Amino acid sequence: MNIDGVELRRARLPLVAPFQTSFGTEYERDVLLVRVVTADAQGWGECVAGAEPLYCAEYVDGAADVIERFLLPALAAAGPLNATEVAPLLSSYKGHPMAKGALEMAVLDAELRLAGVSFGTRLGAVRSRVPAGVSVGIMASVPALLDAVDAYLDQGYARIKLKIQPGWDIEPVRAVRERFGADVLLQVDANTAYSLADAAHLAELDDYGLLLIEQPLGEDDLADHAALARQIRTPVCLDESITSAKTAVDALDMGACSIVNIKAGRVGGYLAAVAVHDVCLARGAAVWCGGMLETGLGRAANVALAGLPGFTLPGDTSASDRFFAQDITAPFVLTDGTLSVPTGAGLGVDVLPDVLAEVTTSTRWLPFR
Ligand code: OSB
Ligand code: MG
Repeated sequence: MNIDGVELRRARLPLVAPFQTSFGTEYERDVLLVRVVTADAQGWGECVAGAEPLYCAEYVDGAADVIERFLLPALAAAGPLNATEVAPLLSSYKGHPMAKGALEMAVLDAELRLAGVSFGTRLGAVRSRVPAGVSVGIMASVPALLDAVDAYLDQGYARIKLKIQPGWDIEPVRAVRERFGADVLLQVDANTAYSLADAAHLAELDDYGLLLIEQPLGEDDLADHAALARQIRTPVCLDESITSAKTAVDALDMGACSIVNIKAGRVGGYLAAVAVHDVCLARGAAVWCGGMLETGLGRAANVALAGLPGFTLPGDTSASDRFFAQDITAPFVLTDGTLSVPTGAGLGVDVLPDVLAEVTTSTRWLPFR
């Protein structure tokens, strides 16, 4: 593919409600979109970096900077290229998986739209619908949490994930179990808020039949996660720690986790995400698709990824209205607790030009030649 240039676009989408995690509270999604333009096609990428480096080291202004300063010049210098060449071309630059992943996603989308092939088909999806889980933030009170969970269950969500932190862990889990019963698929996500010294406390979660506890300890604490996993019965799942197929293999082999949350942005793109899926499937470890408050563009790609055979647990693939009253694509909606995998070429969704124009805060055109 001959790329004419790339548009970097920033957009600001208000959230339907503040989203609180152990690392902070988000009120809006300040998102970086990448549009790759060729003579015959365009492709969209979404960068999942947050506004601040709180979930991981990347942040949206930094991603835009590294793309403009280093990553795009490397792609422009390479001449005609396809999506599989993007990661190798960028690999000499350390880190920045979310920035790299957004570029690869845009190139892949353009390429697939030209070829008339969907993301799902290209990545290897074997399902036409995927079960939708929902990530529920830390709330001001247990009654407020119960109301929120009640509404999500009413909407048909197949699984509930509670964000936890010290001071908001056992009690909300106990309350949700007591109110909604043992059959609700329930899991928790600590976003690195604990240390191994909290093992006995976290073992109190063992009574509540959780599917998993996600990333209780620090990103680099693989050995501590392995030690924790030996002290609790709740299966340990890693998110932040899994930065590549290699770290997934190491984490599984050393017993740091038995389940992996796969987020394409965290591992450098959807093609790397498939590689993480493949090594986990080969080791018999369940995976599920994480989320990063994606717009309809990233959500389309996530749902396609979640259609792969190893995604045996419901993901954070919620409907668009979980976060946004107005998405920049036609919204993803729940049907019987599932979302359908788009079948159209590329992402299979298109941006709504008027909506996108309304939420756009800046655009920058970077020509390749
Ligand atoms: O840890 O899974 C996480 C959102 C932002 C950053 C990190 C995480 C999350 C979520 C939300 O839990 C998942 C979603 O998009 O539904
Ligand atoms: Mg997580």
